[in-house]
Amino acid sequence: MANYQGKKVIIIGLGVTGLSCVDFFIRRGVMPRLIDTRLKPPGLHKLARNIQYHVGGMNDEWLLSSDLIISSPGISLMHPSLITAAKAGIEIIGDIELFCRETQTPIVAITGSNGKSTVTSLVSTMAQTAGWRVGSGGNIGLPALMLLQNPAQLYILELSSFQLETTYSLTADTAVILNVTEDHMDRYPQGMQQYFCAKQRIYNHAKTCIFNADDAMTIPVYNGHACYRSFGIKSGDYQLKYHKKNTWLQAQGSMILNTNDMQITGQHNFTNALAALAIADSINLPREISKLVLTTFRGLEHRFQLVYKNNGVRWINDSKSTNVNSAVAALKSAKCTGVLWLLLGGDGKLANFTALKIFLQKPHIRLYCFGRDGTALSKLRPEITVQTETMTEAILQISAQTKPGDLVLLTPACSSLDQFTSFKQRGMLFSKLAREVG
Ligand code: UMA
Ligand code: ADP
Repeated sequence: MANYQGKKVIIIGLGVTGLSCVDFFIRRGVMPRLIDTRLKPPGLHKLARNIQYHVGGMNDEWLLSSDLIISSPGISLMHPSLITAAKAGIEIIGDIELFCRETQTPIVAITGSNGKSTVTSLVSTMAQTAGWRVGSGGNIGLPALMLLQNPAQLYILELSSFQLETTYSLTADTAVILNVTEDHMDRYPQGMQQYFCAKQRIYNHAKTCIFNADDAMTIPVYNGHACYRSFGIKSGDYQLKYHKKNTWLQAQGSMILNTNDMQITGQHNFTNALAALAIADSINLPREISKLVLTTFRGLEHRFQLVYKNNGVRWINDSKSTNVNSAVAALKSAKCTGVLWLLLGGDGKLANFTALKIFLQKPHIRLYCFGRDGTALSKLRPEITVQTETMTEAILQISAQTKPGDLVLLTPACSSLDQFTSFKQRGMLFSKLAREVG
């Protein structure tokens, strides 16, 4: 446990992370000061009255007179004020670093460009079903520091590259990188190498490292960990086995589970299941319980979720698909006998959308593009594309044309933050409109 008594602490960011950090310091008798560059940050009304705050920009005077800066994941370490503070020798860390300094409880740490929340939920459900007291949080939504309030035998943390950048003391019992594909290029001016380096930090000090045998960027760069395990489609300790027209999950040579017995579908979810199984084995969860959870887990909201079906038309909400590779996964899984009405749009975070092109060539696809990167997305196949300002306009146009056998799929390949407060708000609006006009 670290001692912060007498330290001048500045917290940057008044979202859920910032608020959890305020609570953390107040419980330890330290009064932090808050900065948020937004004029009306969402957490402002929840801040205790006696806490000093500065909004609408940085406050270099406060930063340079502090001893410790806690930076929220939404703020880039490349912000000029943080560069100046770092040069002045002021310590800059994030909420996950605060968390790691407080606990001796074993931690499973999960990162990757896609599949983090699915795998985090699978492993958490497995451990809970086995009767363990589990604290599960991080990028999945519940800030990690809030987990400290309840005793646990195991913490399962979903970690983003942003959170890993400001973390130094993580010593995971089991650390996993599920995959590394292009995302967040607006935050990584040096490109994929910079993003990859942030992801690799999860393996620092880890006992067991689990990586994706099909994805070289997930392989631990530094040797010397106690144990390595891998998963993959056709290679790895945990892999898929094609047997008599069925796909099985195979662990260390043994066929474990027919994927037909699982509720979640698609090859990406089968590899997620392999990763979850590898983690469960690594922390010694009973295999029968892991298998049971793999057969009953129905997937999470906003992840390729069938939200409405009427007159033979299906509406699938995949609002959490915020990058190109998650949209590719959805397009590989999207099967229909009629027209596929595809909704793409939002903030692409400087992504290169070209990889989507090949999946848009089939004759039954109609494309509707909206939001900040609607124009760039429309260029993927202009002859089948309608561009609208908003998702709502697109849905209203689509609903007037659908026929039995059609599929309406929201898999935006972009973040929602140009027009929504979160992927959840975007997904909820899609589902509501589906029920109203579908
Ligand atoms: N922001 C400012 N100025 C500030 C502080 C924040 O403009 O001074 C902006 C950020 O650019 C961002 C937004 O405010 O657009 C929210 O940032 P934040 O750091 O306050 O975020 P929190 O509300 O604390 O939520 C964060 C994670 N958000 C981000 O990393 C952007 C949440 O992941 C996470 O669930 C939560 O902490 C708890 O750990 C969300 C996310 O989108 C779901 N994550 C990205 C992803 O999954 O792709 C990484
Ligand atoms: P994350 O927490 O990393 O964003 P989620 O499990 O919430 O991951 O899924 C986000 C999106 O990525 C959804 O559209 C989902 O269908 C898709 N997805 C999930 N797992 C994978 C994977 N292994 N590869 C590619 N896409 C995936």
